[in-house]
Amino acid sequence: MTSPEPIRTTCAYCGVGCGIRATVAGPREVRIEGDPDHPANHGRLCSKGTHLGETVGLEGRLLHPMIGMKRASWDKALNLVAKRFRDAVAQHGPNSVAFYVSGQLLTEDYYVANKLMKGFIGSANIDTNSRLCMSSAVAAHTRAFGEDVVPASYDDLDAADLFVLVGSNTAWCHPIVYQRVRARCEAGAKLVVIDPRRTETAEEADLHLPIRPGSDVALMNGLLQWCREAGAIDQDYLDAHVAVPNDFWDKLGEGSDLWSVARVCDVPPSDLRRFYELFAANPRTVTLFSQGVNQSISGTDQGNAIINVHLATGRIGKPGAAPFSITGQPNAMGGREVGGLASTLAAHMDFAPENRERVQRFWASPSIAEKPGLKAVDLFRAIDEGRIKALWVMATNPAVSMPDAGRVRDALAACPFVVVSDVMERTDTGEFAHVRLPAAAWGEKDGTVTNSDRTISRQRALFPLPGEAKPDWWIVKEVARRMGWKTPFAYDRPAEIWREHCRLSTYQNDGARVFALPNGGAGGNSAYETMEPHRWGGMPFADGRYSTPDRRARLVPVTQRPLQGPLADWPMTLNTGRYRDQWHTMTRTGLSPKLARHREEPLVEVHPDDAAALGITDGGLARVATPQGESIFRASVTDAQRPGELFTPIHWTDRTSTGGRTGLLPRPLTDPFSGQPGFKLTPARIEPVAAEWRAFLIVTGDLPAPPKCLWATRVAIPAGTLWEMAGNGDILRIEKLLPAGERVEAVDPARGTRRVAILREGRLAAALFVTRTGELPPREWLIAQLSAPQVAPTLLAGRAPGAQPDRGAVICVCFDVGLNTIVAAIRDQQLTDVTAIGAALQAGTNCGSCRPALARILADTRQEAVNG
Ligand SMILES: Nc1nc2c(c(=O)[nH]1)N[C@H]1C(S)=C(S)[C@@H](COP(=O)(O)OP(=O)(O)OC[C@H]3O[C@@H](n4cnc5c(=O)[nH]c(N)nc54)[C@H](O)[C@@H]3O)O[C@H]1N2
Ligand SMILES: Nc1nc2c(c(=O)[nH]1)N[C@H]1C(S)=C(S)[C@@H](COP(=O)(O)OP(=O)(O)OC[C@H]3O[C@@H](n4cnc5c(=O)[nH]c(N)nc54)[C@H](O)[C@@H]3O)O[C@H]1N2
Ligand code: SF4
Ligand SMILES: [Mo]
Repeated sequence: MTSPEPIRTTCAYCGVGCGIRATVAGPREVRIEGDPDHPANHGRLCSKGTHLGETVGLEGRLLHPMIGMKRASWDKALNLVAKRFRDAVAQHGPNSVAFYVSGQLLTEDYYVANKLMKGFIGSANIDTNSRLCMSSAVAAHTRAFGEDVVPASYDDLDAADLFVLVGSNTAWCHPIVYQRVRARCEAGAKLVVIDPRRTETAEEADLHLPIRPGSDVALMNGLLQWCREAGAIDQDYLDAHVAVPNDFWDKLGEGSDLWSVARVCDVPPSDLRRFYELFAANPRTVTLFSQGVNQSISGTDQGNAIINVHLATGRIGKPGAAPFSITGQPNAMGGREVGGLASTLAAHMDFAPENRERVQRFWASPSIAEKPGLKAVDLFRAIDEGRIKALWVMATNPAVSMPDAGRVRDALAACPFVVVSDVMERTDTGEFAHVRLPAAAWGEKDGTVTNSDRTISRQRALFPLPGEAKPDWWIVKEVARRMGWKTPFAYDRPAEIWREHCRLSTYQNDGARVFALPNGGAGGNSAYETMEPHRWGGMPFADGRYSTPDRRARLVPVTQRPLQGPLADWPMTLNTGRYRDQWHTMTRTGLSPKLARHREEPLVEVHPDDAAALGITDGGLARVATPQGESIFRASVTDAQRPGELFTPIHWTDRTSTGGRTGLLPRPLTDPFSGQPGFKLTPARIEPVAAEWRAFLIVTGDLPAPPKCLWATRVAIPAGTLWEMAGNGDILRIEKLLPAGERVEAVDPARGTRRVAILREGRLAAALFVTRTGELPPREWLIAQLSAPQVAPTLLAGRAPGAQPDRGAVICVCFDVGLNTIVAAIRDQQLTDVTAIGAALQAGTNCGSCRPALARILADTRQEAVNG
């Protein structure tokens, strides 16, 4: 049999938007390779993209519509949704209903949802998780350029001499962009990272400024002032293309001298000077920014502070020079194009009367939203206050990802009618749904996405739709039709929606908006099928003409907001973000054993001084509390944190852990312009948590819910699940989790150790290892026993017969290479660089995501050798 042709599609995860060649190898099996012809990645993929194949199984999928806990037909479910939305609108008006959607919808899905809410229901109460993600960048672009356009492309990365990464852990969150940055640095470009934490991105930088959180405006205003004094301002550019408010420079001068800025940002003046000098000296600068900038109560000002510097130095619209806000989700940009935020109308148009008229004419719609709708945080507040009678959540998990998620859960519980479209059967948000609709997942759906640099790519189906799952656009248009709008929603395929979207983008545009897809509709369905990745907008603003009425960009005066000192009850601050190998609420990446290897548990990172003062130990448990809520994490004591600052990951949920619930902690304060929550800075405290026992359970399959104890975290492993646990009191309750089967056990009452294994037909079905005072054995060998045809006689010893070196925590997930193996190779073979490690062990030679970690291990090991 010849193997089938690879299908060209796009990665399911981040906004880098890497092209993939997927070769279907079986009913739900696929081989994934980077697409060498895709302009975003030229064949490369990071760890998440590489292991997409591990997440396409059907375990845990929602495959039928559900009304309450009962399976229902599509017809019944759709009729119910249409009726409840129609009734709410009839009784309480259009603003009594809302959609909460996602940058993980395809453009076609997004377009239909936006059209239904804004043009037919007649409200703008459609907001998206992009509100939590890049709405500050949208607001900053709009203030500076008159339109939300990212004036950069990946080609600029290959032409820059200086990269400034602000609030961006690029090595983990945009790994392929990062690899392009590194490649350019290897050719001589310099890298400056601005992040309170010493991330892996920061570790590899020429200069890392671990600034005080929230001090980015001071830093950037100081930079602009420095450029002014150093003669690095491009006065000709300003004169020709930028409107500068009268007192702009006078205001800027206040407090923007090097010493004042160093004090506010809490960094050494010499480092600050180095950054400013590097910047002034390198006209080809790309400043990449993401959540450290956006997710702040001054996120919009922070964005404008960056853009101001680029405009004033003329570093925009030229190769290798740009402020580059990188998008998080695969289709965050597509959502902005269709106008799926509550604060935009459609196709880069706002709610000005002429825009409303134009869009209404184009849609031939009965009504059109009059004004911006509720932004995410306000939306959930309105739900909590009973003002929203029906809510439809699509492709996002707000019970986990919204700030003050406990209050969001209360709101969802109180909402009279909640619809959730998701691909998974059980999500934290789905628990609150009256109706759950099974959506087609990545690999099943067809449509387009737009990445960070405005490149539109096709996502293509690899598998037939499983069960009764349906694409999101189909679900929305069916509800629209049942609400009475048959003709405007008579779509049979995504290509038809795409063509309408393209037509709207050019409809009476006349160059007023950069966003236009003039040729997008040509060529019919076959052109859509064969669409190649292509970028819209060319090199925006290359001619110095912006989307404002006078065609000039704006310098926006911004001042550093006063930063709060420690509060009596909340002496620390909490920062939150991402791990390299998990995606958001883990509904897909959580299925992959390989991806679990990088960071198995949710950690709270804390500085050694704080840990010592509070009695927190590395690997012990600690409770993080804020005025909004509290949750337990495993402590990781590290000087990569600044003293007084904590960091926790966003990924763990009620499905996967009893603790690690970061979403409960952030305060719901938002930026006044964008409405984006300040996820990165919340007053907090931390205290150690004592546990009488620690344990782990390995089972084939999984448990229905996390074990009820102080701490339990789920880890995906081959052929089953690992639960790490800790608790106080009765461990016999935990033993009840063991399945039936032949039981072997070893008990050492003196050390409080219990080891129990359950065998079925000579094979291991489950193992529980508990200790009160001792050590637990490494998990890895035991995990492998789940797949062994026969258990080893040393099973309860937790190790193979005969001594075997422990290879340590897995660093390279592609080739399964452990820390100890790497350290030994560096020592024994005297390896001196990351490439040599690759040659010796293969580590880092596939996706390359672990190369920053390898560099650090190399440095540490060689340093130890020097220190003896
Ligand atoms: N592995 C992985 N990759 C992802 C995702 C994922 O879930 N997992 N999600 C995707 C999505 S949707 C997004 S939005 C992106 C996010 O990508 P990033 O923005 O890179 O990720 P974060 O970890 O949220 O935050 C970035 C950094 O901001 C820093 N920071 C905090 N406060 C400040 C501050 O005041 N000033 C400055 N300068 N920095 C600060 C944090 O310490 C953190 O290291 O990642 C995308 N890629
Ligand atoms: N504390 C804190 N909170 C944060 C952040 C932070 O840095 N700190 N970051 C914020 C940011 S930037 C983001 S983007 C959000 C992300 O937060 P969420 O959007 O809530 O996270 P996801 O897990 O990506 O949720 C996507 C859901 O859609 C489902 N899904 C996947 N594909 C499809 C599909 O094709 N159709 C449908 N209908 N469903 C699908 C998945 O199973 C999952 O349940 O989190 C935000 N929350
Ligand atoms: S960088 Fe990784 S997660 Fe992002 S699109 Fe590329 S392969 Fe996917
Ligand atoms: Mo995001």
